[in-house]
Amino acid sequence: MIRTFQQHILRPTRLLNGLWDFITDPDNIGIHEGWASKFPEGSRKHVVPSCWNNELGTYEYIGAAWYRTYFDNVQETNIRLVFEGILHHADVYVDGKHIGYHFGGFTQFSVLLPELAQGKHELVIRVDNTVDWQTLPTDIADWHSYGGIIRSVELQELPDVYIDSMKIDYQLKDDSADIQLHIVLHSLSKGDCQVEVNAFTEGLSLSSSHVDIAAGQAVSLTLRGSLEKIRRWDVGEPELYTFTVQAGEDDLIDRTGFRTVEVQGSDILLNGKKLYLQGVNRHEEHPEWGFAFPPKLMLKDLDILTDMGCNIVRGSHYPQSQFWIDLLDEHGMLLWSEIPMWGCFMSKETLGSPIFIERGIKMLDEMISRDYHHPSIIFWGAHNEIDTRTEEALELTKAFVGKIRSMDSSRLVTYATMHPEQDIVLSYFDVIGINKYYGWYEGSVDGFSSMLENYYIHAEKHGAGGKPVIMSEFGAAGIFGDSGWEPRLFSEDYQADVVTRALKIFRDDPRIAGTLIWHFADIRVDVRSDRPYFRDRARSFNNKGLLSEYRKPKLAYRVVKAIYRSDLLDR
Ligand code: ADA
Repeated sequence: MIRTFQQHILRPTRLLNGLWDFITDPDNIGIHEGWASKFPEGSRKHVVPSCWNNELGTYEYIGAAWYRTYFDNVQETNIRLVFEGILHHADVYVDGKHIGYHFGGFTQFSVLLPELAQGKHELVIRVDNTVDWQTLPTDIADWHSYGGIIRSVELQELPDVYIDSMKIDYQLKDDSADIQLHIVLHSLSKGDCQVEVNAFTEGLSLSSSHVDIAAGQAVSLTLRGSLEKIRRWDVGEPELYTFTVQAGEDDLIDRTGFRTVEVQGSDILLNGKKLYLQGVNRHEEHPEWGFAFPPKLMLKDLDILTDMGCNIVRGSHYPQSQFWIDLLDEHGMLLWSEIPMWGCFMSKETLGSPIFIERGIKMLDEMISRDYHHPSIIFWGAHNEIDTRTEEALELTKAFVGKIRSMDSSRLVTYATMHPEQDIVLSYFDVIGINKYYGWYEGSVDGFSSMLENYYIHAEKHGAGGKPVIMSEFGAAGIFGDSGWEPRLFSEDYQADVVTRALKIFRDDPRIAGTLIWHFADIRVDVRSDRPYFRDRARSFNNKGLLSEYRKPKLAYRVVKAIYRSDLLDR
């Protein structure tokens, strides 16, 4: 996988990224005609990872497409193929045989090929980016409906007993940490065996043990230890600890940082200290790369966030790539992470659909399992702008929040509501995010003040009085380069004016714990002539970025920077 550090020293891994064969299947005949074993003539080359919607001829393509590559096995070995992100449905075939299916474009999955024969193997993937009313996202979302193998593909060679997962838990007391490493080992061996398991981090070797593992079985074990004089991870103080587990011939390396996140009244505390959040929403998107966002540009985006004076970024609206989250860990920048549950126009039928709920819960599971160790993540976001006035949303919220809390009690659970004055799910969350667009979709910027007063009264009645509030989205469109003598709709001046006046209202309100402006940079969206949605998206872009899609600063960027940075000096 593309990370900022190596996850294996002993386990051989290699990326299968590069030039693959690619062909679209607009009539959906590939399965019937057996393309998995007879890849059709007339394919072209595509780079993996990438989105096909950035290539000539497939710019608007939605549907099925087939990819093919080959890999060599020097000797018979157990192989695991790890797919970091495929939008959205993926069927994996090796040597013509169906090996696995996964839905969900932003979380990783893997397939196992025990005792794969020596020689050359054909890997074919059928990818389908069709979305509907029961997928996450659904077919109505305010970003371009990209498709493709958008993140890396990795091949791993596994020994007969391999480390399936490691989960690092800790409890902090002053400057010491009690640590538990929960490890799951799997055996692919035909006989019973024993392996030695060791784990270590800086200056600490966690108790080692010999583990018996029966043929073909899995074993869970917990190693414990304590660290003294730990350095805490904090905003701008990115102290990280690397943990290595070795089991027989296999290893797994991961990193975490020690810190606490909690709520006290209407404050959010990081390491016991009150935190005021200053940030933006950011899509991991670029007009040339779509969602296959290159590492080099991630570093630049991070530099821009730092320059602006942000201490948090919301990963709107889906799990971001691991490389990005690694960078945030390494720079002491906080992250709100969420699943692609974009609900502004979502029907009650969708909210109540068992398949939809099941998919959401699986995505939460995959996101939290993958990203559990990142100290930068302080919030798990359950959903965005669903109709939280309805019973369907209430039931879905119970299921989603229950799932999150069952997997992680070390972070806060949040969401973004667009109905703050009527919302019936407030009490389930630690922190309330409010999305409102006064000055753009409704009324003038002053509308924020009365909306907030109504919200506070409503929250009191719904078991959320005094809970921390974040303004999780607000903003206005400003077309890059369009400026004039007065703030006119769609001009840079208008956007800067809305954002400045809104920030003033929020920063004068002591009950608000932070602001996340919509949004970092302009993104490509879906504007279709046959649909009523997103008709104000000039150029087919959501133009509310503080930067253009090519990361050029608009006037709003400069005013936000002045406000956010003055805050760094004052507080
Ligand atoms: C919503 C939504 C964003 C974006 C924004 C807008 O708040 O959550 O994804 O669509 O509106 O620009 O209208």
